[in-house]
Amino acid sequence: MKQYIDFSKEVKQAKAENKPIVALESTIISHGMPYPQNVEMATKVENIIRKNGAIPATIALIDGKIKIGLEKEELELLANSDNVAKVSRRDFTEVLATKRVGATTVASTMMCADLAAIQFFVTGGIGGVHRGVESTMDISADLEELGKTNVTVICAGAKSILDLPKTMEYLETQGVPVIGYKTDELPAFFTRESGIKLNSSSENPEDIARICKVKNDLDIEGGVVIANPVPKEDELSKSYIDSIIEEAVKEAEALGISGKDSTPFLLGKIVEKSDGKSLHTNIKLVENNAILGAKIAVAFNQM
Ligand code: PSU
Ligand code: MN
Repeated sequence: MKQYIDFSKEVKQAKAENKPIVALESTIISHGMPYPQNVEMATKVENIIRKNGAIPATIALIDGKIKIGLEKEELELLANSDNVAKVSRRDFTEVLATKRVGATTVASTMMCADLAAIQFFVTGGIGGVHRGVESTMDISADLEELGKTNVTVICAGAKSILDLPKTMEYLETQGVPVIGYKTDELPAFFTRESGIKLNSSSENPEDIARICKVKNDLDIEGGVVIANPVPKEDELSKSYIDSIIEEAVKEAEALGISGKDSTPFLLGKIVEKSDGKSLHTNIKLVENNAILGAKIAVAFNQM
């Protein structure tokens, strides 16, 4: 297995010194945000993690290797090439075998983090059950991965491009704890609230680390979702963003966009229609998640 995994110098050293490490995905860079804001976001988020006492490991597939930690040029490659594959679990082996450049989603980043024995992973939002699932059967592989892979994902909930109540039902069926950070409600990415009550919430990173430790000690399979609301000052108004999302979903339907193109299409449309306001909020919430993710990883490392 080792022949496929390539640690960056920084991550290798962190492993040797038993430092806390936080994984980061690359689909958010290649398919979730426009250039150059994507690479600026990725660089800043890595620095935030360092500043908060952990080591960042951005993950991607390059030249037949699972890269755990990217060099500057590799980040740039992911941010600014047209032919980067969006890699979920399904695409993983093919993209490695053909040595293409692949950006990892929540699902495949979890797989890689698990292979590299990294337990905490920071991102923006997870995939979920899409609206109209009754006819499309479009359910993100992220949810199945959360059901079986032992990685804790720190995110701002999920976007309301998805069917959030069904997403929560699916996570419950998969046995995935969804823990609100200082909230008892599922955050809806651009907004702090969704109207959906959570069963668990935590007030500090130490309590979250303790939950992860119990799960590890008992060898209980599957992931954990930490749902961290966007900071108040960066939140968008619900009616504003909902109407934009509504339009974007309708356009996707009219154009017959489906499958793995669905999420990137909707994300792009939302940025376009909001004149970049959604992008600003998106960047801020990832930064906010990076602070929390690093603190949880540090707390866990001390146990
Ligand atoms: N949601 C976002 N930004 C993103 C994604 C989701 O707000 O960039 C990306 C993540 O990589 C996630 C993936 O894992 O989209 C889900 O895609 P799909 O719905 O095709 O499984
Ligand atoms: Mn899908």
